Parts: sequence; C-alpha cells; structure tokens
Amino acid sequence: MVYLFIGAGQAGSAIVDDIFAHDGMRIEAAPLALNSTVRDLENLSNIGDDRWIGVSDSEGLVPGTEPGFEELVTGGFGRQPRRADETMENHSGTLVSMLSERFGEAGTVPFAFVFLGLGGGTGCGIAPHVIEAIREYASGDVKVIAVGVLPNTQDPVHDVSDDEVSAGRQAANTVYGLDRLENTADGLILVDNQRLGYENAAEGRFSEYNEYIAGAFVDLVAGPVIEQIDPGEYEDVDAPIIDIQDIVTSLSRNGTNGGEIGYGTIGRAVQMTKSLPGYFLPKIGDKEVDAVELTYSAQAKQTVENVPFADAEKALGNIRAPREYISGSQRIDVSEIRRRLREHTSEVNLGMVPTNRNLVSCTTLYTFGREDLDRLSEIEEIAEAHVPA
Ligand SMILES: Nc1nc2c(ncn2[C@@H]2O[C@H](COP(=O)(O)OP(=O)(O)OP(=O)(O)O)[C@@H](O)[C@H]2O)c(=O)[nH]1
Ligand SMILES: [Mg+2]
Repeated sequence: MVYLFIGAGQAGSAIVDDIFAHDGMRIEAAPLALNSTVRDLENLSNIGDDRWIGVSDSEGLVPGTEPGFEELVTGGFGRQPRRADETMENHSGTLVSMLSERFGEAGTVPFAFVFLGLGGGTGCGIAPHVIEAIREYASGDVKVIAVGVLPNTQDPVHDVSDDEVSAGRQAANTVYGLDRLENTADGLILVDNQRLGYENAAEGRFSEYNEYIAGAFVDLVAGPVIEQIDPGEYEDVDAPIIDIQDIVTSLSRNGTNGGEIGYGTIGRAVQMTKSLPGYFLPKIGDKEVDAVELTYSAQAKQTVENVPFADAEKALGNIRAPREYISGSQRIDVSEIRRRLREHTSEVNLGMVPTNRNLVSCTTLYTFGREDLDRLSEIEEIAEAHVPA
C-alpha cells in the first residue's frame, strides 16, 4: 500500500519535496514530480530523478532517468495552462503505465494528494489529467485531494520576477484550474501566497512558506503514514487517530449542496515540550502545553486569510504530541479543544497522534463551500477584468 504525494509544476513539486524532507514519510508514502522545466526538477532535494516525469510539448511524458532528459524536456508552458492541458490530453495513457511501473500493480493506492500552483501553466493545466490517471491506475476506488496554491494578486511586481505575468493572468489561470479540479478531485485544500503579505510574497520567501505547508501536511497524515497506527489498536486516549479517510470526509460536503467538493484551509501551530535544560537532562523540564492556545493559534494561521469561520461546514483538528501528553502525566485536555473547534461548526473531528519529537503541534483543517470564500470571489473578479493577451 502506498500513499501518493504528487507535485505538478514548480510550486507543487517544491512543496512535495519539503514534505519528504520529514523523517518517516517514505515508509508508507511516495513522491512523484511532474514538470516541464528541468531546472525546477533539479532543484528538488528529496525527490530523485527516478521519480521525475518531464512534460514536453514535442516529446510527451519523459521519465527523469531517460538519457538526454534535459534535451528532451524543454520549453515549458509559460503560464499557459491550456497548452499544458492539450499536451497531457494526448499522453494520459502513458502516465497510467508510468504509475504502475513506479508504484506497483493497481489497487494498492487508497489515497493521493496532488499539489499545484494554480496561477501557472504546467501544474494548473496537467493536474486534472494526473488525477484521472491516478483513478485509472488505482481502478476507481482511490480518493484524491488536490492542494492548490493561490497566486498573490496584490501586485504582480512583488509576485514574480517575470513582470509580463499580470495578476489578471494568474487569476484567470486559477479560475480555469479550480473549475476543472472541482470535477475531478474529491476535495480541495487552498494555500494562498497572498497570506505571506505584501512585503514577503517575493519568491525568496517561498521556501519558508513551503516548509510551513509541508509541516502541516506531515502532521495531518502522521497517524497512518508516519506512525502507522492501526486505530483499532490505539486505546486509552481521549481522541482517536485521524486517518486519511477522515480528511477526505472532512472535505466532502453533505449539506444542502450535497455532492459538491469542499474547499479546505489548513493551519498549524507548535509548541516545544522541553525547556532548553530539558533537552540535556531528559528527566526535567517537561513544559506544560496550553493546547487550547495552540488551537487558537493554528486557527489564526489558516492558509487563506479572513476565512469566514462562521460558514465553516466542518472542522478537523489533529494534535501530535509525545505520549506523556496524550495519556500520561501531562495529558492534554481534549474537551477544551473540541469545544473550541465546535464554536464554528457542529461537525468536528478531533484526533491525537503520538510523536517522539519534543513538540506538540495542532493542525486544523476547515471546510467551506466555494461560494463562501471571499478570496475566491476576489480572484474571480480579477480574472473577469483580465483581457487575455
Ligand atoms: N508557495 C509557493 N508558491 C510558488 C512556488 N513557486 C511558484 N509559486 C507560485 O505558483 C504560481 C505559479 O505556479 P508554478 O508552480 O510556478 O507554475 P508551473 O506549474 O511550473 O507552470 P509554468 O507556468 O509552466 O511554469 C505563482 O503564483 C507563483 O508565485 C513555491 O515554491 N511556493
Ligand atoms: Mg514552471
């Protein structure tokens, strides 16, 4: 069994790369990076060339280990998702067999995450095809969550080095990408580059933001993927293990708009459990953790700004902590955290998972309808005002 984490394009691959910088991710999960720009693939630290797939206008899909890879994969799609879409349209069958070659026979992939930058060309254009290829490869019963990076639309000059790329163009790409992902993914999680703020949204700051996003995903899936906990064997705790089906369920909408996918935002906050002397003298220095404060903080750090918490349809919280804090002397009061999450929605799923790190983290996932997110309406307006070049 393998959980797939697939990066499509530059932003998507960079985040997946950071996810696999975390110990233990490789036990049950595997990365894959698809891109039309060889340089971006070469910049990855944790995804080897046996897990690269080049996307080329003229050559189609090229395995990263193919001799002459650099010469075969050239050009890119220059922020034109429709071009990337056309190329993929002709090659999705190849992708299905490439998945079998890399991840074994069908039926072994229960869940997959596909990461992409919505403002660009490659990831935005190919992601829906990647999702369809995963479904075909896994013979239908796989759940796929898309994780889309929203462009900073405040000021194009601060957003990208290439000043040809307007906020309008990126917004239009985003709407195009979201419309198509809505029909292919089982759930969507949004990460807004604008959250970095006006000053910090320059490309140089992406690495820190990517690490934050990666840390949140790692903690979210830690129970089944890193700790490999069988929920049935995990007793004497106040909250169950969150598995990936819980995340999928949290992102599906069963309200009045039944059948539509949910749009999630995530946030993570951490606190160290040892004071500095505690690191050197293990028996002293266990700090008390204010988990409620941690939950507040995780909520404040959602990946989309000013989300309307009152409209949240579901909330999921996952506390990752040393065993002492889960069932021992430092036991965290889960009921207070649950109450905190219930302030916004009655559909709350709260879990706990042990870790060997001297850290307590709280990761939250809130689910909204597309129409409830003002930030998406704003992007739609910018896209409408944009006149294609
Ligand atoms: N958070 C984050 N955003 C990124 C990163 N790299 C690029 N972006 C943003 O993602 C959007 C563009 O997506 P990319 O992933 O660069 O595009 P692509 O999929 O490689 O497609 P091309 O246009 O063909 O290069 C823009 O809004 C960028 O500002 C990254 O490492 N982290
Ligand atoms: Mg690119």
